[in-house]
Amino acid sequence: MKHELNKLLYSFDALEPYIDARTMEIHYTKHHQAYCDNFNKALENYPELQEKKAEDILRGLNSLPVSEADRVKIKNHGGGYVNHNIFWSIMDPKKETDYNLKMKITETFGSVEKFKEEFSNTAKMLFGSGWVWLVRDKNDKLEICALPNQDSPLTLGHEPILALDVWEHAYYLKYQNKRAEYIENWWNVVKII
Ligand code: MN3
Repeated sequence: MKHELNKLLYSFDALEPYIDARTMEIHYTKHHQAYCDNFNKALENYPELQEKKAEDILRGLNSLPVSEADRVKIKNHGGGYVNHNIFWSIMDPKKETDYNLKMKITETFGSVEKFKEEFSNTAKMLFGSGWVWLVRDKNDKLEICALPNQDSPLTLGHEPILALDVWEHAYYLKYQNKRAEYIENWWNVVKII
């Protein structure tokens, strides 16, 4: 079984003006596709892993019966493959608010606004390439965490809820060095908040 990109449920220009069509197209058809292809390649020697869901592979990353070199490839490309699937799925120009989640966010962070501020600050402070996550931890508690590269929160035992890609390829064409502006604008296209 080969992994494939999840279909985008909106057009490349649907998140304009906050995320431009050209960035979306390159991000999806080039960056995400490359992670997917390299993930499939990393699994080539492991037919038993090819039958597993990508999410489950990442959950069990540290105990996979693979060489250390392949574990790194699976972490980077499998992470990149799954992370982007989540990223596309939590954005939508048609906002569908998840009221249960909003309530839980308010309980945990004081208010939705405070949560957004903390999440945005975490994204602005993340050095280099990586992602910022809202996750549900093992104790069912909401938590914001920044992870480097394409590391998956699934490997840490977290369930991802929200994901923000802060690699330069996610925003550079439109925003250049203005990462903070990209982060603030991104909230306009997050569908569940
Ligand atoms: Mn990306």
